[in-house]
Formats: sequence, C-alpha cells, structure tokens
Amino acid sequence: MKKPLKILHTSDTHLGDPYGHSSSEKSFKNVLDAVDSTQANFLLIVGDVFDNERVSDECLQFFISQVSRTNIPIIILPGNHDLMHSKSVYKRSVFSDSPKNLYIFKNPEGEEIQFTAYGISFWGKAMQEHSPEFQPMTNISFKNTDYWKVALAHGQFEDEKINSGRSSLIFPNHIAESGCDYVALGHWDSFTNVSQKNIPAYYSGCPTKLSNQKTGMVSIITMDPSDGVSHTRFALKS
Ligand SMILES: [Mn+2]
Repeated sequence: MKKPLKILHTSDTHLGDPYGHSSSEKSFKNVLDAVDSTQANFLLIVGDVFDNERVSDECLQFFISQVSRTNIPIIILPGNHDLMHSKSVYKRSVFSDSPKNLYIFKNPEGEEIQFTAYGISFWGKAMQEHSPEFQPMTNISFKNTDYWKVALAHGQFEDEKINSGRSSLIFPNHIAESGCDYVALGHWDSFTNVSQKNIPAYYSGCPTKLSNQKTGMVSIITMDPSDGVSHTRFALKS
C-alpha cells in the first residue's frame, strides 16, 4: 500500500575533491541537516557521490559518519565518478560493514530496492562504464505496480534527434514511457526540470552553492496517495 511520504533528492556531491569541490563536505553536512529539518523519509544521492575512486579513507569515514546521523534509508546510485566496477570506491572495506540504512545500487542491468512499509520501490542501473552503450533508463521494470515507482538515473538528457553519441544518454521517451511516479536524475550541477507528459523528472543539481544562487539547494518530492506527487526546492544553509 502506498503511504504518504517525503523524499529528499540530491546528486553530484563529489566528496574527496579538495580542488574542484572544496566545499563538498560542508554541503554534504547541510544535506544531512535538511534530512532532519524536513523530516524526509528517504534520501536519494543520484551519482558522483565521490569525486573519484582514489579518495582518502578519511573521506570515506566522513561519508559514513554523516550517513550514521540518521536512521532513514539513504539510497546511492553510482555515477561516472564513482563507477560500480572491480576498483569501485564501493568495494573498499569500509562499505563491507556500513550502516544498515545505506543502500547502494550494484547491478548494471538494473534492480529494484523495495520498502514494503512505505509501499515504494526504487529502480536504478549502477553505472559500470560511462559509455555510449550504457543507457541508464532502458529496460526499466517494477514488480509491484501498486507501489510508488521511483527511478534513479545518472546521465545526459537529450533529444534522440541530436544524435550526439555521448555517454549515458537519457532520451525523453525513456522518461515518458517509464511508468514512474518520479524520476530522480543526476550528472548535472544545475537544477533542471526535464519532466515528460505527466511524469515529473528533475536534475536536483549539486547541493553546493553555485555562483547564481544564494544557497545550495536540494529537491523535495512529496508523494501523497490522494494528492499525487509534487516537487519543490529546499534551500540549504549558506
Ligand atoms: Mn556525472
């Protein structure tokens, strides 16, 4: 049974890059503060959680310590900076005994992570290789059609006609035909609405303040069995 719930959606935190993303740790703390202040039921981090697979053990410990600040499920989709392959950052020892509320997509063919208590299922393909062959939103499927259906996808949205040949493409019809209640996207630092027909689909943007913003932002998705699904943006601490 679908329950009313609130999902916090962010992406592209790029932890462990002191040069290009010097305030990534502060931004990540702000996201966890927002989990508390919004009383969210789930936190989605849609790829590029870490900047690269050589990040320090201290960086991983910092991440785990932040995850441990909450009991709500935190769901990670690996992106092109934190690929799910043999040398993946997610294969390091700290993740073999990580907090129980941390869920990581591992299957490059796509898989579901279901939460029966909330009547919700999250679907995503863990990126193994950032290539034109990989398309993050094809062959999507949900076992239980009575649940809320949320897809996570890390890649480049563009119209099929552009034919750019770029890696990890997401086409408008992938979203339009997904059957999802919400599509949570990552890969772009800037917030972007790419909703199709009646399916809400957003790039949350990174939680770090961009030059045209007063503060960093995250997306909040409110799902209500009677009122439907709505998207708003939440301003993080500056
Ligand atoms: Mn990316």
